[in-house]
Amino acid sequence: MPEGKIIRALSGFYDVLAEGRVLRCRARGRFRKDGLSPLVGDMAAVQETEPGQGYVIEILPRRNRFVRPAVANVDMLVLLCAMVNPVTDPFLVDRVAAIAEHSGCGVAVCVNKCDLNRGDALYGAFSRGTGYPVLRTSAVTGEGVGELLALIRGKTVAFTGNSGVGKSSLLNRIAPGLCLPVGEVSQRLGRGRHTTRHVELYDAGEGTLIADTPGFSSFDLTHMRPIPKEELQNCFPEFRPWLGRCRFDDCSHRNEPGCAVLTALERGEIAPSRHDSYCRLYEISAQYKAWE
Ligand SMILES: Nc1nc2c(ncn2[C@@H]2O[C@H](COP(=O)(O)OP(=O)(O)OP(=O)(O)O)[C@@H](O)[C@H]2O)c(=O)[nH]1
Ligand SMILES: [Mg+2]
Ligand SMILES: [Zn+2]
Repeated sequence: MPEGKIIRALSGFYDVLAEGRVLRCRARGRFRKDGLSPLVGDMAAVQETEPGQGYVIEILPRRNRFVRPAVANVDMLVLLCAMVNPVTDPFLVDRVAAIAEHSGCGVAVCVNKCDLNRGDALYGAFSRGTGYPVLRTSAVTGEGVGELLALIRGKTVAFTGNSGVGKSSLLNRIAPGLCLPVGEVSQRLGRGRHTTRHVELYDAGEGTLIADTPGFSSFDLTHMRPIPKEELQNCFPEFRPWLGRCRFDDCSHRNEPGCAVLTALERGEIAPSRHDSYCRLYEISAQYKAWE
C-alpha cells in the first residue's frame, strides 16, 4: 500500500503526495470514530480506488500535531504578527508559542509589515532571553525575507497568525509562482477577512515546505486546550535559568516571595508582557482543571 504525505485538506478531501503523484482521498469512516482526523503534514497509507482517487487508510505516528493551525509533523511554527492593520494581540503570540514549546516544536517570531510599523515592543519582548529567532519582515519591500528563508531552509514549517498579518503575501514573496490569494484588511474593523480557508503545504524548493494556514480568530483561542499549569513554566524558555531557584519548590512565579523568576522580571531579564501572558495562561489552566 503506498504511503505519502498529506499536503492539502479541503472540504473533507485530503490530497496525498505519494510516489510522485497527488491522490485525492477521503478518510475512512473509522477515523471519525477514533476522533483522529488526518492533518496536513501527516504521513498516511493510502489506497487508490480509481486513478487519482482513493482513501486514507492509516495515519503513521506523528512527531507533533496542532489544532490551530491544523498541521502535524512540523519542525517549526513561524508566528507571524503585525503591529498595524491588523494589530496582533501579544497574548495570542505568547499562547501559541507556549503550545509549540509544549509540543517540542521550534518557534520563530516574525513581525511582518515592518514597512508600516517596526513592532519594537513585541520584537523586544521576544529578544529577552527566549532564544527564539525574531525577525522583521515585509512582504511589500522584501525586507527580512532572505533572513526568514535562511532560517526555514530545508525545514517543514507552518505560517500562523491572525487573519491579515500577511501569511499568504509572504509566501507569495518567497515563491512567486504560487499566486496565492491575499485579502484586504478591513479598515473599519481593523481585521483581516479570512481569505485563506484551508491548510496547504507548499514546496518552496531546497527541501523547504511551508504550510499556509487560515488566520486565527479569538474563537479559536477559547477552544484551545490549556497546558497543565505545572508545565507552563517550562513553556517560557526565558524562565528556565531561574527554575528551581525559588524559595518554594511549588512556586507558581506569580506573586510568591523569594521567587527567582520575579527577581529576573524586576531586573528586566524577562519581558513584562511575556510574564503577564504566563500569568493569564496560568489562570486559564487553573480554571480548566476545576471544570473537569
Ligand atoms: N504594508 C504591508 N502590507 C502587507 C504586508 N504583507 C501583507 N500585506 C497586506 O495585508 C493584507 C492581508 O494579507 P494576506 O497575505 O492576505 O494575509 P493573511 O495572513 O494570509 O490573511 P488570512 O488568509 O485571512 O489569514 C493584504 O492587503 C496584503 O497586501 C507587508 O509586509 N506590508
Ligand atoms: Mg492567507
Ligand atoms: Zn518562582
